[in-house]
Amino acid sequence: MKTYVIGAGSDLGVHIDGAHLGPVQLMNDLKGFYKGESTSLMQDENIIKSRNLSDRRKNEYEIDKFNTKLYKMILEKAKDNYFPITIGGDHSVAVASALASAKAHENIGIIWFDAHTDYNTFDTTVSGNIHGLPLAAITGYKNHELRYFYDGNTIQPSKAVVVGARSIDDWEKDNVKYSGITVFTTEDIKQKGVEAVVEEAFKIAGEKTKGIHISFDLDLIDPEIAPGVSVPEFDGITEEEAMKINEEIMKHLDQVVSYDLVEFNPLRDIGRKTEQIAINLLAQIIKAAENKGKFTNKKY
Ligand SMILES: [Mn+2]
Repeated sequence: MKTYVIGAGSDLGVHIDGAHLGPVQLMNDLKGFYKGESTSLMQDENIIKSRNLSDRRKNEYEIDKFNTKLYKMILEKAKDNYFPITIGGDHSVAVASALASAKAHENIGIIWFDAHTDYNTFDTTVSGNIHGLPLAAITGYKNHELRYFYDGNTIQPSKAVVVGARSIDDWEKDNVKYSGITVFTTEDIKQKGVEAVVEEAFKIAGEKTKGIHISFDLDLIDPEIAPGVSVPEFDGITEEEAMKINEEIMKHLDQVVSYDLVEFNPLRDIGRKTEQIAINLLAQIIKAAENKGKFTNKKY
């Protein structure tokens, strides 16, 4: 099917600079082999960002402005039967990409590969970093301030699964519990194996839905292997496990309707290690998405 790669250059959701340069770098790398359609949206360079860690509504308006534009761009293509691939940027951009897909396909599930659950609210966040709030916004758990642009159904928490979490704030844990989303931790991956966990995630997100949005945060991977992220967490998964996740995603691509790869921060990368992994993941997904529908009659 037709693919549409969107570089979403925003680091408004985090107090560390650099994630806005991730898509610039990765889209440049893709040029060599990607012949499909693509576009870029960069944050306004003139804005003065707040990095104040006690500011709980940090850059809220700027993010709303950015995501409103991003949402419209992705929605238009999703409605036109493209497979959107969003390259972040910090994870706040996923509010736009996931909800554009939810609007276009009506009833979808979501799998959130991440070291964090990203389930804070403006009341519970300690850092004020909005990249820690998107999954709550997407699944309709408070945070309506992050989806003023949206008039569709949010994704049901019962169809939302986090894979690879290992750092959840205390108050955030309560949000997760009340919401009813499913969380598989890094420990679950160690015990059951990555394939079994991802298979279960697809079962939950795919149960009576018309598609699944995938959001992959590179901080899922261990920072020894992929240091180029803004908020690294120790004890992450291996590169081999990350590639296995990609294989599982490709195996289930008949269900997958859209994909994000976020949080690559070139200013934090060492020896282009993270960049290389990100490109490998993206190249596989793009190729699989281009072939999607060629061999089956499934509509999604
Ligand atoms: Mn994240």
